[in-house]
Amino acid sequence: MSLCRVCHASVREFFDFGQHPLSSAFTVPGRTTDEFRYRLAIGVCVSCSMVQLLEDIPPEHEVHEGYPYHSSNSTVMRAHFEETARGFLSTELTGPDPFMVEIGCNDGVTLRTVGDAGVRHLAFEPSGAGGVRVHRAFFDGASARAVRAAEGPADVIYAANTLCDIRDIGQVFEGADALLTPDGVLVFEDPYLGEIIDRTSFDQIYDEHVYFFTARAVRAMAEHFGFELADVEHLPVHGGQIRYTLARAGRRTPTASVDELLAGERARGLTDPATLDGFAAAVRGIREDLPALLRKLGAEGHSIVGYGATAKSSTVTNYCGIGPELVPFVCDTTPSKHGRLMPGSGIPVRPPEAFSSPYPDYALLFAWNHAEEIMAKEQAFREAGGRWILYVPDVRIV
Ligand code: DWN
Ligand code: SAH
Ligand code: ZN
Repeated sequence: MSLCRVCHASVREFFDFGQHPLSSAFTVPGRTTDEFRYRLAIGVCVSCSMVQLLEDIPPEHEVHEGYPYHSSNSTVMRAHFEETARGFLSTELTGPDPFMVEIGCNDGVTLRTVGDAGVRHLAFEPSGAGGVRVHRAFFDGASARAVRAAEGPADVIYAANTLCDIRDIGQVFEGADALLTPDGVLVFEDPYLGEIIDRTSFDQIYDEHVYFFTARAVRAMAEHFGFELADVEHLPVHGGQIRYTLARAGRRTPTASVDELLAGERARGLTDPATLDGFAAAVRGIREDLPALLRKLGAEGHSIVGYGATAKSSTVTNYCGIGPELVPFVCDTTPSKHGRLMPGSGIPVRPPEAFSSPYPDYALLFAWNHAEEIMAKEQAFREAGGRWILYVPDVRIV
């Protein structure tokens, strides 16, 4: 039986996707057989209610270098992070010599705006980044204490799509405690379990996403480590997220939105067995419907191409049994993915030009979280008669 990574109570399994490769393990053609696999399964802590992966990836299989992701790739995400930075500049960073720290800055999209405003900043980012000040290290108690000693305390520690990846989350709190000013805040945004259940977006579940936060579990986690959940905010990005603001216990009065979200989660029984079992049934439904639709369209002689070689699509393709016979290739803007094969499924990844030469009849939108941006950009595909296949929140053609 697995134990909760936060409070060490037992974790009740509610879904098993079977054996999966790592979502970032794009392979080179001819080398798919020796891929590492692990059991992708998810459960809920019977005590603090944190939803989490059941298995740990052995450290030797974790990817630390050359993270194949560029946050600035999406214009919507770039705007989101610039607005986030401006928000901090006008709220938490107004003192005499403010200091903002980010965990997992990726290509530096948020801190660039902070730096341009002349505000001191530093990112903990093991995979390196350009244009902003980066400490090439994982954020933990020791690295945070070292930065505190050298640069003084931080007013804000911010992390987007990163805290849910950090298995030893206690280290994040140890680091935050060492590095934050007495009134400083730890702010993080990650996919919200409530949205994942509402949309059956089961593809958010893969090796990198260890935790699926809720207000209730985050509040319990904060209290466990001497912090307090002071604010929550819904974000529309990446299919629905919550931004959590944590302060040291007793330093800030929690906003009304915290109580509202907690009450909403209670009312709908967000982590009750019936809710989680309903999610499991909906996921199984997509495993029936999506390959069936692809097979039917293929049998009718239609061409189908995948759009966006996302980390999420590793779960979809491997769980639903979708390979090159159903989707001959996936196009993606990320150069390091080109010429590679998608993990497990072996579907080749091609540059975006491959999409239009010629346009397929159908495009399976793996990057559904960027749907608005992508559909706007690909108007010509529609005009050429192309249709999009979506599987979130259900399988359909638009
Ligand atoms: O949570 C995470 C997010 C932030 O990034 C990480 N754990 C891993 C990764 O997840 P993902 O790969 O599922 O993220 P995205 O943002 O859904 O990936 C979009 C993919 O689609 C990228 O490979 C780029 C590509 N893309 C494209 O080809 N054309 C994206 C856009 C917007 C486009 O127009
Ligand atoms: N914040 C960006 C990137 C998210 S991807 C965005 O939202 O688009 C997660 C990033 O966190 C990767 O760039 C990875 O290298 C980094 N990362 C993972 N664990 C980390 C840790 N313990 N400390 C610092 N960075 C970490
Ligand atoms: Zn727990």
